[in-house]
Amino acid sequence: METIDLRSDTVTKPTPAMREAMAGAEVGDDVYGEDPSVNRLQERAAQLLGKQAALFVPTGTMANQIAIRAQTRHGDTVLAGVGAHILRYESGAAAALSGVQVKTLGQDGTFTRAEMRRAIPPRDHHNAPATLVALENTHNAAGGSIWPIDQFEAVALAARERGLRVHLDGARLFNAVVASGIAPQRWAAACDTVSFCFSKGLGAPVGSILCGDGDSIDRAHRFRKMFGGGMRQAGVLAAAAEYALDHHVDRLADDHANATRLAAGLAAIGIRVDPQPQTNILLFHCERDAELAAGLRERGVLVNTMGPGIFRAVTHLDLDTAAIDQALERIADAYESL
Ligand code: TLP
Repeated sequence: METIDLRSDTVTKPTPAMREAMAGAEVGDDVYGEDPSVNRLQERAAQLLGKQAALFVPTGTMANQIAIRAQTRHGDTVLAGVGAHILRYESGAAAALSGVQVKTLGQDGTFTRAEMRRAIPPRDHHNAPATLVALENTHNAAGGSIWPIDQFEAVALAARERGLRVHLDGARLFNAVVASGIAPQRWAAACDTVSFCFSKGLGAPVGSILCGDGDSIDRAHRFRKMFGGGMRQAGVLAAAAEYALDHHVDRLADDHANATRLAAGLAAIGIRVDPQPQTNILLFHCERDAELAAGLRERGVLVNTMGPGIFRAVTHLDLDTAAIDQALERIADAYESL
């Protein structure tokens, strides 16, 4: 029985064609800025997002954390939506590495301009000044949801009017782009820095990128070194990332269709799906979570849990429609045996 891995889109393996592109990559020492493949990727990503500069980094976590470090000072407040990856899943890095406190707002990963304005403390030396707003799009913990663009722009504009910087954790920005039809430049224009990952739905084995203005990226470059993320012949990884940009963006629509198919199938079995998936992440609910998790494992279906009674399934490049239908059969069997 073949395992069906719905834990994350990070589990994808590089395709034979991607491996070929990696094997043929021209490389140099990127710490000296001499890797032609990395340099080409950075220029392309900056252009794609309409920013001055970009920096290739090993992980989405590093992209976010150097963005925070480069745009805040110790003792500052960072504002973010509830469930933000930068707070919930990055091992306490914002506190440990940048000395900032993260204050969360809203309910579903998004928040309004009014909620943000209320969360900005008055300028008074009792308070930790809010200097950065971190947005997440798509929002992982909120089930791969997409910010409404008007609200996204209004929040970012209001933050900048108050003198705050705006960072976008766009680990899955291209899922938002493909599902909404809104260009990457438009999402990025509202923000000072934007990170996105090649190692999730885009199917590369390693790699993320941070884009922004020249000064911020220059500062981020220093913190990448400080945090241990200076890579040498990283062109083999940049080649995978470039291959992903060439071949794996439009196909994200297939993952979204598979998530919708999975959601419909789960509902038909009687399992509550909430919210309805907008992209490739799907949250479903079952109170008997430990028993269902065990039943799924026995039947070779891997999913993640996001809290008591909440499961996460993520569709991706390595799962076609037949695999989704097979997963549904096994989930139905496990659910009916509870
Ligand atoms: N998310 C992972 C886990 O850490 C939860 C996943 O399987 O979804 N921002 C967002 C919105 C993310 O979802 C992730 C990864 C990251 C940043 C961090 O990326 P990496 O894993 O490359 O450090």
